[in-house]
Amino acid sequence: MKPFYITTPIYYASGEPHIGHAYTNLMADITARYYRMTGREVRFLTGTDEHGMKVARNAQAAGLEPQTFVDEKAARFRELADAWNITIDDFIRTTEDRHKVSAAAFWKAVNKNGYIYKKTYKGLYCVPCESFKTEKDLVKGKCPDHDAVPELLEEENYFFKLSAFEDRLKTFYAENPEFVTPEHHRNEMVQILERGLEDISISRSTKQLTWGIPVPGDEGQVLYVWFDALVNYISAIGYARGKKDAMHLYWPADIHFVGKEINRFHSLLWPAMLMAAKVEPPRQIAVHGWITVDGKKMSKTIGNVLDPFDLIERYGLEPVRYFMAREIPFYRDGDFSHERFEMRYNNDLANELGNLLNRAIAMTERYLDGVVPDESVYDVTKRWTKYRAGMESLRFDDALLSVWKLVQAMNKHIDETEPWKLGKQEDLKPVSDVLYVLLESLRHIAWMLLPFMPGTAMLIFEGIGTSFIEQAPLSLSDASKWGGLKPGSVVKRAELLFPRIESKESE
Ligand code: ME8
Repeated sequence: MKPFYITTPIYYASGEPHIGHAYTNLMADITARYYRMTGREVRFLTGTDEHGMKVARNAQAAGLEPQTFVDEKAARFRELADAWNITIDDFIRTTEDRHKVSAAAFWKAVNKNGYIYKKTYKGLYCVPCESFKTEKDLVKGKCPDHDAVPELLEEENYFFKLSAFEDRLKTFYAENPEFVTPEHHRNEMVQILERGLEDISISRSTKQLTWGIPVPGDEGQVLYVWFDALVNYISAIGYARGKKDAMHLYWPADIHFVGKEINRFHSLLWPAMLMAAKVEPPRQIAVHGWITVDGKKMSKTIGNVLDPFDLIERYGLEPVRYFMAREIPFYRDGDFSHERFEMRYNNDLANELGNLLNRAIAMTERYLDGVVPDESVYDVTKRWTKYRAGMESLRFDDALLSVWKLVQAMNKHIDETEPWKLGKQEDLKPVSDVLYVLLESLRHIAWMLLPFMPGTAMLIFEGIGTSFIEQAPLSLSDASKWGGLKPGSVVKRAELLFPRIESKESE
């Protein structure tokens, strides 16, 4: 089977990384880790979008050469991926030679096939979007996504015959009902298709903008930033670069993860561009909603912008990864608030998961000298089925719900069987039976948590008398069978996994 190829958008190297970037990285990372766990080879790409007007202007405002400016910003996006433990295989920058070569070759292919022409154009351009707008896109004369007044631009540009792909896209959508997910985001694209597509400008005159990839054969024009940026997904795997070309190994991409505001570019423009160059479209565009903070859109003026570095500094990375996946589901907008975070942390992580682990280990030490007893039986197949269905449909919230059902069932099992009473009996079989079920369930819980909280999963493995090294070589179908924890292993009391957060009020 071909490696599972996953991408995030390439982020504008125009400003600091924010929580939205971290969120998309995380969604892609959870997916990457899950597929690796199932035994698939995975290739995971992220990177930075470094050309265009927005970058050029911000560089100028910072008093830096554009290249120096983007070098600094790209380094910050790499730091973000490291800090959030995002397991990328490659980081592409559109100012790298490898990208420029592929992007120019891509232009030539589209041109050779007859889909590029020149015309004079006048339109309203939103710089933060890096996109032309029509009057009907605007609200009170402003771009609603950025609250920005678009600028009037008039120049001679190259155009891409997007309109020529209307019918082919319609057929493609009909034949690939899961191309855009979730469904409401697919429907938005179908509606746009039904209204009809217009050709789009795909270059800028160097009189207006020089910071870009030169149009092959025309010194006076550079590639429009989106026509340049989208190609990253294939330039990173060597498109049209001779011996470096690994398209046959990785393409088509399995999932492009994107935020909803750039759905159109990925779900309509990109497949049309690929069709024009005679390259197969990607398999799926997975569109997620926006994160709001305390119910409001993040904005510098409101002062509610969440810094992804500060957030994990304050709470630790793994609880933040957990919260994002549990509370900000993929298919709709989700909200972050410190209150809600602390509630989830104290309830799910400290009380439910942390306590379960502590109690299981402490009782094994007290009643069985820390030795994992002989196997007893419990059925976890339903939990795995629901978990896997959630993971494979990007419903990470549902997957985690299934994990927590198991956590809760085990806490209930303790309350009902009262092992502290059983432990005092002469016959140790009853208490052993309860403790094996608890410890082995925790092994399953740790496996399910690997894509979300890999460090926590490893600590659980060690606590219950196994280790990641011992578990990792197992295939998922073996790992998810009951009885993987070996009787005779010795449990190890762990440091308190999730000490409670005391809220400000109680301080
Ligand atoms: O659009 N909530 O880059 P960008 C959730 N360079 N996700 C958010 C978010 C929020 N509030 N804000 C941003 C670009 N994101 C182009 C992409 S791809 C060929 C070129 C995430 O820096 C989300 O993934 O503006 C969104 O699509 C992306 O950051 C936009 O990043």
